[in-house]
Amino acid sequence: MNELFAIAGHFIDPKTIGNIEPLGNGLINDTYRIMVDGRPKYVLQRINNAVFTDVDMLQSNIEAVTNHIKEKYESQGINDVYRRVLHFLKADTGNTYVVENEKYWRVMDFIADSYTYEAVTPEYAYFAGRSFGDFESLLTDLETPIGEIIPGFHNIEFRLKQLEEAVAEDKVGQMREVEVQKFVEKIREKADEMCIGERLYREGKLPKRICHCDTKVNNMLFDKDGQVLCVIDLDTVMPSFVFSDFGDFPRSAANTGAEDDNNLDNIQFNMDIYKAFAKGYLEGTVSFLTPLEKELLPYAATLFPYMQAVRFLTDYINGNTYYKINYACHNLVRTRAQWKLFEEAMAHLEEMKAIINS
Ligand code: GN1
Ligand code: MG
Repeated sequence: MNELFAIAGHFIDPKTIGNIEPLGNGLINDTYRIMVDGRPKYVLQRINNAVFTDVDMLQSNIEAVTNHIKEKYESQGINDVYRRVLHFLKADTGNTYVVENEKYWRVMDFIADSYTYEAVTPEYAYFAGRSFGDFESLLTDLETPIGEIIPGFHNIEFRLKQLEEAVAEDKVGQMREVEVQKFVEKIREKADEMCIGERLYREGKLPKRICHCDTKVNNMLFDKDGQVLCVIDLDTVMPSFVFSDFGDFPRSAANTGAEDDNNLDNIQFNMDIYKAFAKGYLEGTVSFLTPLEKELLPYAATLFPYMQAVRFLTDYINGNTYYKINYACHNLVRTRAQWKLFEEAMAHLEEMKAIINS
């Protein structure tokens, strides 16, 4: 606790801090809210620098993106700009982060009267689609180069290679488990089909754009009426296929179960959520989306549960070094749940195509 107060003191007057409390349930960073006069006023975050190894690039990316959006909103005369885009505080060092004992920290404003959800209605999914589409649209003319903060982040060929390396090394002996072997087999069977995006990219047919790359439903702030205030968790903003943003949202929002649901019967793919999200997303991206990108959106909705299963399984085989876990087989349970969701999404592929075409 004292450590947290000391860190926060680099960004704000420590005398004003009432309390510092845990916030959210991200799998990568540690997040806290800083209470002032009994209300949350700031967000303090420890950046996981095992995942984000170049914190300087990370913060430059985020500053470039948030400043660009801020300027656009201001020129459009939007008056609650500070509720519609994240704002990071400068520390006494002049940077938007501090390093202490090899730990990296940053502070941003807490957006008052905002809500996050783990599940949404079709109406909210429509607003979310529109917001992620708008987010990409706002960044199409960003001139500052944005670095690829995690190389190969949403490159499925790279993720499959990491899985194969993990299988070959079998560091902690998980490959003894028949269930793990079976998942590896099932993943291999679908690999060719799932790598189509990377092949089209090499053929020069698919562009990369600045995308959010973590469009989980809990990475948006809504106001009390269900309108989206802003998109949060900007760490993974980087050049990627639009599939990243289109595919990851239904992975969480259209899943009728939890990402780590133990009961696979809970997991279905909710087409009403998909349909509403797709409508909003297509509206937000109408100015730039190419016919090929549009045609492949349903594929993206199947790619993301598949890729997440690959990533969870890889981490399980590697001995759980990447994702935070709450129990020993958590990453295996997550793999089962993502695989079930992948199968459910595949079963709706034709229906998803029909929706995009209509
Ligand atoms: C991580 O930090 P969080 O929970 O928003 C991960 C995403 C995964 C997600 C799975 C940098 O996001 O890519 O899809 O967990 N972020 C990173 O829940 O790996
Ligand atoms: Mg998050």
